[in-house]
Amino acid sequence: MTKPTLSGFTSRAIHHGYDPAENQGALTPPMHMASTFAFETAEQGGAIFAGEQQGYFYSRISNPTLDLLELRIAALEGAEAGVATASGMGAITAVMWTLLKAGDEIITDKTLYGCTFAFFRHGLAKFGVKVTHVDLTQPAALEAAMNPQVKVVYFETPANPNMRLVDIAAIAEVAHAHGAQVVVDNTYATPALTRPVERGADIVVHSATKYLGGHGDLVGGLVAGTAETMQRVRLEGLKDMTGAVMSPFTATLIMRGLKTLALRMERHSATALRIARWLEAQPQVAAVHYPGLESFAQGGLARRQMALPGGMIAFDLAGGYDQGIRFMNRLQMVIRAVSLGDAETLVQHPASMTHSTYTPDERAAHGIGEGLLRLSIGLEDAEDILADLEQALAASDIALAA
Ligand code: 4LM
Repeated sequence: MTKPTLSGFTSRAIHHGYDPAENQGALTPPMHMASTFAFETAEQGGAIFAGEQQGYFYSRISNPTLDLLELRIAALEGAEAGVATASGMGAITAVMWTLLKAGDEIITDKTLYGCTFAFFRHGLAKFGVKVTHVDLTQPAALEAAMNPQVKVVYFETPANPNMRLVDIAAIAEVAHAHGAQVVVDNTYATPALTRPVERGADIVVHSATKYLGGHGDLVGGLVAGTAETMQRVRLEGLKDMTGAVMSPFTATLIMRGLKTLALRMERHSATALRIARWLEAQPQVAAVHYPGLESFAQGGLARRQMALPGGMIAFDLAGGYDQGIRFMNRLQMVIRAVSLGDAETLVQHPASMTHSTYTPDERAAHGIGEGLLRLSIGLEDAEDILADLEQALAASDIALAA
């Protein structure tokens, strides 16, 4: 029986690329926990190594379980192909080692996840790649910074941790006019809310550790883009330069997570909107950064580019860092932890945690406040999250805490 081509996002997340009839009727795909694959003959092994014949030979290059996950992320991102990696940092580094060489320049947005910033600033720079940070919320600023050495333009949208949005189509237009490739980290939005390739990006990278896995029980990364570029990322950045290969077990867990991704993003978004509105109304809260709020400075772009506003909120308390720490320590259900996109609501302080890889001066220059707090809204009942935030906020009040 021919399998139908599925147009729905969740239908593809559940079915794409898998036929139980080819796997003894097994509803869920088998997990191929094999490091290496047998050749029928020595000649066949040589032909597969030479690329003259299709086939698996070693799981650092490809594996049937990873293949299926790669097909699925490509289908969900609207890309031709995908590559699975050991972590989000594995995805980012494998892509960059593939695309860049000494003498090239990369332009990134000012706000990046802390380890991505450290990789660019200290890792790539050490190997002769010039790294320039530009405010990519202003496409004119990119135009002014472009030059023939720029091979890659890189950004997150929404950006971790301050929720700045970057207009993917506008940036792609400028970058492409100058012959540079656009790489978007889609970890925060996920393809359920934003599909960068459909807006002109060349490559999408993910920390699958977050919403794609969705349950806080794995570390993984994914890349999506053209078949030609993904083959290069696989053979250069992944096979030879990072070796950051994903385990088939992790791939299986991510495929399970993907089945409920759109459902979870709806719930994360609905609860986060409620909480962002509540936070905004509290006298102890100085500012709330959430794409679903009427007060969000880039509201028009948020509505154009994101199907829903997502599950991440950044906010500042009027009492700054000290009140923030008191607030975090008073939380009873909400968990103090980095990472995001889990069923559990998580809170963290970027300046001392995820973005401690920036110096204080760099944080100031890159729009990351010292008192900023980050919430990853989970899947719990909104009333319970609100009740916990409310009691912790009341207890954190400077007047009450004295
Ligand atoms: C965190 N983030 O923010 P792996 N891209 C983005 C991210 O937020 C992260 C990565 C890549 C956090 C981790 C502690 C936008 C990670 C890196 O951790 O290597 O899967 O992804 O809390």
